[in-house]
Amino acid sequence: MSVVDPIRDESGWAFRDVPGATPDPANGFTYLAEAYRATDPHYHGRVTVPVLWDTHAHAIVSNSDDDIMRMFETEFDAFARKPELALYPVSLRGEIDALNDAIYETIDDGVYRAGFASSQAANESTAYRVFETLDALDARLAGSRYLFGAAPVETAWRLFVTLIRFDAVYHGHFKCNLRRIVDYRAQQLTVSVSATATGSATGWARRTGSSSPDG
Ligand SMILES: N[C@@H](CCC(=O)N[C@@H](CS)C(=O)NCC(=O)O)C(=O)O
Repeated sequence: MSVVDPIRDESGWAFRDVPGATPDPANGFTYLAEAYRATDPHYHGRVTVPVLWDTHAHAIVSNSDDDIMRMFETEFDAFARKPELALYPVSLRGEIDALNDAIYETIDDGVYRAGFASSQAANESTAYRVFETLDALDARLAGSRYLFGAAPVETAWRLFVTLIRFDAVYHGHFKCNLRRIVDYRAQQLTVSVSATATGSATGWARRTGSSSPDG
């Protein structure tokens, strides 16, 4: 896995040998845009992360985090050390989808809508919804180690990416500041999946200190 530098210049996401990022051992690209151009020379859309790169076809398979997450869950069992691990178990899919939608709308996307709200009232109503969902998740975790019982499912990772940055970024910069994650039981969720986190605290700290956080 390669990690782009959290700080972007005018050429966009870049692979660099700096704290919180890595070079690109697969292709030796400097900019992620090179991967998009290698896949489609006529591509003029946004150059976004994440990206799943096919080292055999030398092309991007997907740049959708939703799709990539599901591909890792369902398409790579032949290569997995623990193929029996089910992060999207068939019996829970309906419930997982419903909670994923609520978490996306009110938390993952909610913090951005609060942060970029054009009025105080819009910021507050969106931020209140962030905390309504966090309160509900906190209550849910009072009786259960994970969101769906004894083992984590993919929902934890969807939530984790926002929770781990919440106190450092969204609480202050995006004015979602009724409470901090450290005040919640849900923090146990961030701790429990943090060993597998794809980001790095070093990277977030560098990015937050240097620019307005937008991703
Ligand atoms: N299509 C992507 C969008 C992901 C996305 O917006 N990524 C942000 C960072 S979190 C990004 O790369 N932004 C760069 C840009 O828009 O120029 C997905 O939903 O997975």
